[in-house]
Formats: sequence, C-alpha cells, structure tokens
Amino acid sequence: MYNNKYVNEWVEQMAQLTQPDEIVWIDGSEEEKDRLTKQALSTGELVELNQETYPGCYYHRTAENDVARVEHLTFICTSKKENAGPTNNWMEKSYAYARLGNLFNGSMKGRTMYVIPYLMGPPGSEFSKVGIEITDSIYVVLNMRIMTRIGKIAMDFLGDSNDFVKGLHSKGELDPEKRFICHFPEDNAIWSIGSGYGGNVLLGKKCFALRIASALGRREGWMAEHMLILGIEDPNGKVEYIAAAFPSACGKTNLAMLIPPEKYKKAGYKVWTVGDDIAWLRIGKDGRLWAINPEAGFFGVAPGTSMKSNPNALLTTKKNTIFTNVALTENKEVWWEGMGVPAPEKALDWRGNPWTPDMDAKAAHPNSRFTAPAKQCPCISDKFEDPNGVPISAIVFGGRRAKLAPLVYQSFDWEHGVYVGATMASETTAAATGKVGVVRRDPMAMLPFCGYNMGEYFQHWIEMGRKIPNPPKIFNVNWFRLDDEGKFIWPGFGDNLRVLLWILDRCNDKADAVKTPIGYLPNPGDIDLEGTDVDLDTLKSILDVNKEDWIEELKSQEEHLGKFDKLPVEVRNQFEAQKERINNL
Ligand code: GTP
Ligand code: SPV
Ligand code: MN
Repeated sequence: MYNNKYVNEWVEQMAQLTQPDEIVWIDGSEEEKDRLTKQALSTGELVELNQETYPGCYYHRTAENDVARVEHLTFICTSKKENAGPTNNWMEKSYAYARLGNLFNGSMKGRTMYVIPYLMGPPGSEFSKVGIEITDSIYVVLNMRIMTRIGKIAMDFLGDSNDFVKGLHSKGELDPEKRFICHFPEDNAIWSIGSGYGGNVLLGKKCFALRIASALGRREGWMAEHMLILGIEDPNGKVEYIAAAFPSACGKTNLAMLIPPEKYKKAGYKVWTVGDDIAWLRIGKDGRLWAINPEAGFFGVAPGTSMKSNPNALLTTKKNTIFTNVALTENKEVWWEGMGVPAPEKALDWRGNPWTPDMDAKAAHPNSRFTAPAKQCPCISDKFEDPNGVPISAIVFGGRRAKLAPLVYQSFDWEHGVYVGATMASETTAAATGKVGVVRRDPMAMLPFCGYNMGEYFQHWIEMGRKIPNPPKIFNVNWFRLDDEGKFIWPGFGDNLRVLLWILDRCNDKADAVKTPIGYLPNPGDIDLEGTDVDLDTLKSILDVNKEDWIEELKSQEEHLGKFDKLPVEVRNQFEAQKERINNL
C-alpha cells in the first residue's frame, strides 16, 4: 500500500466489488518484474522466447475473439448523451456503473488484484498526469511496465493529491457478450471488462491518454491527439519537429522512425523519434505549440515490420519485448508476414495451431503487436523525456486513400486545416474489429478516441488556433495512392522524408507552392525524386486535383458534416468556401 488516502480508499472500494483473493501493489522494481514473469510462465500466460536471440523477450496469445479494439463495445458514459456526441457510443453514467458493476461483482474471486500506479509523461513535466490501473492480468502489468512509467515514480508525482485517473480492468470471462470498455470523463474513470487485448486493457493508452485526456484537454486548454512526434535534423544540426495524425495502422510508427534515403543520410540528415502514437500538446511560453509523448514504449503493429521497412522498430524489439499474436517458431523465436526473412518451415500460428508456409492462412494476426521500451529505439530523440517537450513546426494529417487525396498539400491557414482534419477519411484496418478496407471518415484520426462531443472537439481545435500566437502549419499527406493494378504509386517509408522536407521548407518560407482549391500543392519539381524510381509524370499523377472526383468527395463530406449536432460555424464556412472553389475550377 502507498500512503495516498484517496488511492487507498478507492482501491478498497474496488476490492470490495471485485473480491480478489489478494491485492498486490506494483512498485515497478526488477524483482517484481521477475517474480510476475515467472508466475505468468508457469501458467502459460507468457511463453519464454529464445533468450539468446531474444533476451528478456516473451510471447503471448490473446483469446481468438479478442485481437483488436472493439469500437462497438467502447462507450463514453456521461450524464447527458449530447456530451458524448454523435460519433461515440453512449451509456448513461449511472446505468453504466450499474451494468458493469454487475459484471465486476466478484470478477476477481480466486484471482490476484494488481494495483498499478503509472505516470503518463516525463517526471517533472507540467504535461504529465497520473493514473492508477487495477487489473487481474499479469500480462497487463508487464505491458504497462513497458508502455508507461509505473510504481513509485508515479506515486511520487501524485503526492497526496486526488488528481489521478481511476482505471478498473478485469479479464472477466473474456466473453465478447460481456465485454465493455467504458469511459467516465466526468469522473476521470475507466472501467474495462471482458478483454485482454492491448487497446482495450492497457488503460494508460487509448482510454486515458486519448479519451479521458481529450476531455481534460478541452477543460484545461490543451490537446490530446493520436499523433506521432518526430524531429528532423538537417546537416547543420538544426532539429525541427512534426506531429502527425494518421488512423490506426496507417503508418505513424513507421514515419516516426524513418530512415533517410541514402542521399540524405550522406548529406547529414537524421530523424529522431519522440513518439509513435500519442501526443499531448500545450502552448509554450514562446507562443508555439509544444508536444510530449505521454508513453514510455511502443505498442506497434508487427506484420510488415522488417529491416527494410522499419529497421529502427525491429531493432527496438530485440530485447525486453513482449510479442502478442505473432507466430512462434520451433526454436522459440517470433515470425510474421512481411518480416523480411524466410518463413519458418514449421511454426505455431497466432492461434497456437501448427502452421506451414504452404497454408493459405496467415501465421501472425494482421493486428499482432510488439510492446517495446521506447528507450531501446536506435533513433530515440534526446528530447524524448524532456519535461518541456518539443516545439511543433507542422501538424500533418493523413490516411489511406487509394484515390483522390494527393501525396501532400498544405491548408490555407489553421481554420482551413481544422476543416481538412475534420473531413479526413481513411480505409479501415485490422486495428479494430470489423470490415477492413472500407473508406470511413476519421476526423483527426480521433474518431474512435475522442472522449466527448466531436463537434465540440472541432470547436476546441478552432479555439486553440486562436490562442496559439505562432501556430504550426497544417498539412495533409497520403502515402497510399494505388495504380490501376492495385500497387502503391509512392514508395513510402524512408522516401516520405522527401515530402516532410517540403513541409518544413513551407514552414520556413523556403518553398513555393501551387494554389489549388484544396490548398497549396508542391510544384512537382520541388519534391526531390533523385534515387527513387518515381518519374515526374507519376509524381504529377499523385499531385492532381480532379474536379469531378472532388465534387463527389464534397457530397460525401457534406453528409459527414451533417451528422454533427455541434459543428462549428467555422468548419461549415470552410466547407462552403472549398465547395465554391472546386465549382469554380
Ligand atoms: P497504430 O499503432 O495502430 O496507431 O498504427 P500506426 O499508425 O503506428 O501504423 P504503422 O506505422 O504500424 O503502420 C501500419 C502499416 O502501414 C504497416 O503494414 C506498414 O507496413 C504500412 N505503412 C507504413 N508506412 C507506409 C508507407 O509509407 N507506405 C506504405 N505503402 N505502407 C506503409
Ligand atoms: C491503435 O489501434 O491505434 C493502436 C493500438 O495504437 S491500440 O493500443 O490497440 O489502440
Ligand atoms: Mn494508435
């Protein structure tokens, strides 16, 4: 037990509800990690990987029906429905406590309750906040240990305050019929039951750092966003920072760790990772927007991660990493599709069934993940733990659009940028259950993560823009345009630096642009193609603004915007102005 009376009282109440056999207070020590790991190995919850090739690494499989976030079972629970807004599932707050209370009642009988104090953000930062997660899963404890700063460091930060987010998690029966991920932004509380999958149960991540924090940010005048943060160092040693919001499994981890193309590497360009998934942003004393990464680890998509696509991510996972739902080889190593090494002759697939390469089934689940400490990343920024964060020069929105959205464009100004973010769309991925590859609107990549009414969220963006004396410029990118054969036109990955450099040049008034109805596009000659196999005509084909296509797009945008009960007039006006510009094209 720690000596914060608010924490102790709340833990006592939750213990009365869930009735564990035992309560273990997590301190974050190595000894504790070893003890819990041993215990998880003894029950099969974890499998020890080959300690020669994967020191400190472990393997875990979730239940087959529990492999991704469940948006249809995720709720914002407020007194009034309008506070959750049109894009969130809503449960009335006291009804939710009662309904989930029934499920939590006795759910930890015969189990141990772990109490995990955790800190989101670096110690000593005005950005940082404390959460306490109660859970009956060792897997959760060991993942939270990587993803956040747990134990004494969090309790020291909290002191005797009652300002902490109360998170209650129980695996329950792992029954999808009895699975709920409920958020109570009015009470800074999260109740999650019936799942053992990352985004549903590592409560510091999407539940706190986005859903609860977005609501806190609105009340307190800051922002919590589904954004990576990266620094680009030029040959003179000057580092500028970009924050980018892409929907789940759309390339944040990859972009955050990109390796410059050979030519740029030689010239002295470097990329530094500050964060790969979540940014908390505040207005700094200098009038710029500053960001921290509240997390301490990466919960990254495994498939597609190779020494070619993302060596920094792969190298980060070489030790002290937990792998979930990938394939397990006979010598206790991991494998996944797109790892860039030959498939093992035999393996156990993510379900635990025997697998051979001739089978017409994937060995790793498409949403299989690694949990790895950020500090192990070869390109981790020296500002990763800076309590002040980093100043943001550009905000970049993006998604998967096979057609329409150009490789890159810049919004006319902040308000136009908010409209661009508010109408963002992307094809769905395996990160959430449901159909994959369907275009859906995903404003600011926050559709599944906004903890309050999304119309008010847009309003908050508008108001932040007015308050930031020197706001970042706002851009949109799309790495995912397809040709008629269904192949990616843009090489992506490291070559995305070419686009980021144009973005920074625009921020520094060093590049011209073509003014189009949707924003400023690069002169094709201003995106450097040397060293790629993209020719200028191909580049032009993904820097086009086609009137007919955009008329269709605007119809769909209008329908989308029509769903918001609290759409800011500024966003509506931006839409109307864009429509007029397109019609005049
Ligand atoms: P979450 O952790 O779910 O929020 O996802 P993320 O946005 O961090 O996605 P991630 O970087 O893990 O990328 C997921 C998928 O996108 C992988 O299959 C990558 O191979 C693919 N991807 C990433 N960058 C690019 C790119 O520039 N071009 C193409 N074609 N694919 C990319
Ligand atoms: C995402 O789905 O956007 C993730 C993984 O980053 S999860 O933690 O499951 O949300
Ligand atoms: Mn994410």
